Amino acid sequence: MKIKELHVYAHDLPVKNGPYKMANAKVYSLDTTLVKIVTDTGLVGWGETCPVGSTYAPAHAKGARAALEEMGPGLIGASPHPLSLRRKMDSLLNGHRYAKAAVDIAAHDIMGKATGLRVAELLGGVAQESVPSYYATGVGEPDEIARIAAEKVAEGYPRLQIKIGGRPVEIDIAVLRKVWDVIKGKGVRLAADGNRGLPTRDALRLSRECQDIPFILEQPCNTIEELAAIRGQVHHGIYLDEMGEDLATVVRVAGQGLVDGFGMKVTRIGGLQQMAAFRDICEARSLPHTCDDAWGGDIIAAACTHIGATVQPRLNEGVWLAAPYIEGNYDRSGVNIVGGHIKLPEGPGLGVEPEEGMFGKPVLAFG
Ligand code: 0XW
Ligand code: MG
Repeated sequence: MKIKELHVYAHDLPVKNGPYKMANAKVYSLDTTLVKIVTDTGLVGWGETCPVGSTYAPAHAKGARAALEEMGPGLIGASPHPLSLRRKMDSLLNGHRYAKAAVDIAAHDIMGKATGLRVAELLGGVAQESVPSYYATGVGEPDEIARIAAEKVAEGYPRLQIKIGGRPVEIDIAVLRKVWDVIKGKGVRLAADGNRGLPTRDALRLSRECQDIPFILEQPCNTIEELAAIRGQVHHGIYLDEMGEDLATVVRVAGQGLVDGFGMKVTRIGGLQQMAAFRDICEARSLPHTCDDAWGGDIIAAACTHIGATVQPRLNEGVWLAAPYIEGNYDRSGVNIVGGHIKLPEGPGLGVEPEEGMFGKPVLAFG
């Protein structure tokens, strides 16, 4: 089986009640990139990549499309088997894993359709049909964030992620204390996500003044060096998110015991093939992790849910989906969160059939 055609589409995902605020980014609407692969056997597979604006990560929508333009001609005639395809893409372009991820996801969709398997089965097997999610608040004021936290716990979310950073640390401390007041005793796990926005001074103070609150600190500071510097002084576990850029970094920080877990993004690491290797490294060192994406529509949601379904439940920190934060679905039934959990889509493949007409004409086409 070979790749015969590759089509690239641009599509806008409006943010509900925008902007969504993080320490280093404010997003009103997201520019997502969709990839459709057609094989010489007539199978069609879909992939997607959607950077959350242009300041959250060293990734942006036009960068994804430029990388796909660079690789496109060389992918025609290539095998859609995910490992060979990843090596092929690496032979055509260095880096740009977030763009390669869209092709990788489409290839997994194709392999599922070719074998009659769901992507989660291709990735090793389903551990949970009902995949836990978590709710991520934006950066906000204590009363408002505590109100959202109470509402999301009542909806059934097993975990909350509270965004902090980019402002005086006293407010972040007040937010975490208020949230803890409303969720204490409810069995909900808590993360405080700084999105790289805290100086080490503030991360240390926040951890010291919230010693009694059992949250993990997700990427509080900008660099791995800063995290290593505070590691022995904080009272909370540290997870790596934004700086977990590739498998080499994951092996390094896990091997050196620099982190207690990860917030991981399918597109940042290069797609599902790399994500499965990441999951296995984490399992070898008993490191909990999420399976998220920065943002995205139903295809990304399905891809994250399929890999999330394969994670050992004791290490599964949940699958974050953009679905509750964006308007509308482009898949007829959509991949949605109900009661804080996501039902693994029926396959074969990703189990998503996008309404192609919504995407307009392809912005790029090869083959
Ligand atoms: C909560 N997320 C997975 C979605 C946001 O876009 C960023 C992210 C994170 O954990 O940093
Ligand atoms: Mg994070």
